[in-house]
Amino acid sequence: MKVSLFDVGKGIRSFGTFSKSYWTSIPHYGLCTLSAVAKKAGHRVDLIDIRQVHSFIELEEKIHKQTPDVIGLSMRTCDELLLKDMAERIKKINSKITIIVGGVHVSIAWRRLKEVSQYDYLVTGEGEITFPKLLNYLEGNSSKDNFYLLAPKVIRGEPIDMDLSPPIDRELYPYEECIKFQNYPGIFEAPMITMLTSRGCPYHCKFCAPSKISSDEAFRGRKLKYASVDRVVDELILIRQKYPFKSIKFYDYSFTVNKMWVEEFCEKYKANGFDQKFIIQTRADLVRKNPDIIEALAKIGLKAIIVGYESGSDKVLQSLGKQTSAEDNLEAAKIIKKNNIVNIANYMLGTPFEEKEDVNLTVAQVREIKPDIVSVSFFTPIEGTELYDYTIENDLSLVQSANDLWTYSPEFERIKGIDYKYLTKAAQKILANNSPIPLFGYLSFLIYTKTKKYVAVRETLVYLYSKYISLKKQFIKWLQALEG
Ligand code: B12
Ligand code: SF4
Repeated sequence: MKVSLFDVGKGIRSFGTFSKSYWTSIPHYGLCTLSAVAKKAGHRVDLIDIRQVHSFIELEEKIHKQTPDVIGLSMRTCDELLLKDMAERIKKINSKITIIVGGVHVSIAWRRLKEVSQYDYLVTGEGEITFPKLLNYLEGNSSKDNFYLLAPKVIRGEPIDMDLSPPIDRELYPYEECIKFQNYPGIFEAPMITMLTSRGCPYHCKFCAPSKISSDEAFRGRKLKYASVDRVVDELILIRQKYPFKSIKFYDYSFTVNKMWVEEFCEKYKANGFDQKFIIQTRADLVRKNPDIIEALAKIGLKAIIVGYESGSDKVLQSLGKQTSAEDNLEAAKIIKKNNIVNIANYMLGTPFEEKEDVNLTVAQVREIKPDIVSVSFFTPIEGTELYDYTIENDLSLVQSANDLWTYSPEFERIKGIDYKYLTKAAQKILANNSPIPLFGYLSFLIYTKTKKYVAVRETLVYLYSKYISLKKQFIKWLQALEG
């Protein structure tokens, strides 16, 4: 079978953006995964990347040229409308192309999505086993009995053993172009690769995408599974041979849930000659509970941690089902600082039960923690989460369509009954703490409120900041030369 996988990027604003910046050149890990397993099963796979063409006309020409038998669409909630439009275009080009849709949003919303006539198959959950099986079936080499159908044309993806799936196919993309950018300028050097060592998250935060889906239809919510450390290190060795990378971004929801796994990883990462710096995401309570793990990771290259602190108010944290406390946040920040790790703090304002006092507590906490980088989102209700259900039941949502979900940056009002003017001021105060140059954070927010172009403003400021870092380095060298 000839298969084209479609990378939707950030939607139509992605046209022509590939290879222009870090954020517009990220390779889609899920598509690389599917490409690897489909190729292994003998199918021909290529890519249609919205970022690598300039218009719908060019996109349609590319589909014409690639003449795929099958097109694979990967759907997050924010992609729902654009991918429906794409499916209509694909079927107009050639109604014989089979369209298969997978991704996190299919697990959440397959009951609704199955009504879209252009979608030939929907696959929930993981795709590594089911996608190639489906391709074989379409080729006439396998029986329909091999699938667990949730409904006609809706197939439940078989869960995988992470150790048995092949390394992802990074060559689906012009990979060198993808990894040549610095993600956090001044902190990590390029090339930076991405890795995923686990699937799922065992926590049940009420605002977060995978937390409510039942384990039967499980995308990965509430279940956590790992690749073995050996499997991860072997893949890193393979990548190193081809793309001598300088840093790694781990995509795992919470890298430090399994203490024993992390201990073994630390030992084997070092023993295999890796000294590349890396970034992980984890939870404040896990950092607080296991400071020794953070110290061990720092010793082998952990340079930055993204923590979802979310709020400085215990009341709000409780209402989010976060199972962390304001004190966890403060203690975690101390541990991170002590280990000389860059603290990247995510906060969320505007949740349904938050009051002005809670907002003030969050601002105060940011001032106390003094994160190195801070990001503020406005709470956005996402289908498949408990707080989404709450906002729908109480008629609170102001989200008009999936197209409002491309970003959670503080650009739009998301739910009723919130004083967004107050939140905007609070966000300004939080971002003003965006060290090392607080003025950058403040300026970025000020310009954003005027232009509503938060991402563009942020990227410009990141660019200016990277220039500042390199000038600073040159200046230090110059001073040293003078002294020497
Ligand atoms: C890396 C990442 C990003 C990156 C890159 C995205 C990309 N294109 O790769 C960036 C930073 C750009 C990003 C952005 C956003 N992201 Co993001 N991101 C992730 C993250 C951390 C990893 C994704 C990943 O690679 N997973 C691993 C692969 C293997 O999984 P997968 O892609 O889902 O694919 C598997 C299955 O879904 C299935 N499958 C997928 N596609 C298909 C297609 C077919 C045909 C088939 C058969 C199967 C199939 O098979 C694959 C293998 O099993 C996830 C969290 C996570 N750990 O998964 C969040 C996540 C996907 N992101 C999320 C969100 C919300 C966003 C943002 C909206 C956030 C924001 N605040 O603005 C933006 C989206 C807009 C945009 N700017 O693109 C949510 C999505 C929730 C939802 N309901 O849609 C997630 C789940 C995080 C979360 N819990 O909230 N993100
Ligand atoms: S916010 Fe983090 S800890 Fe909570 S469910 Fe989502 S990924 Fe898991």
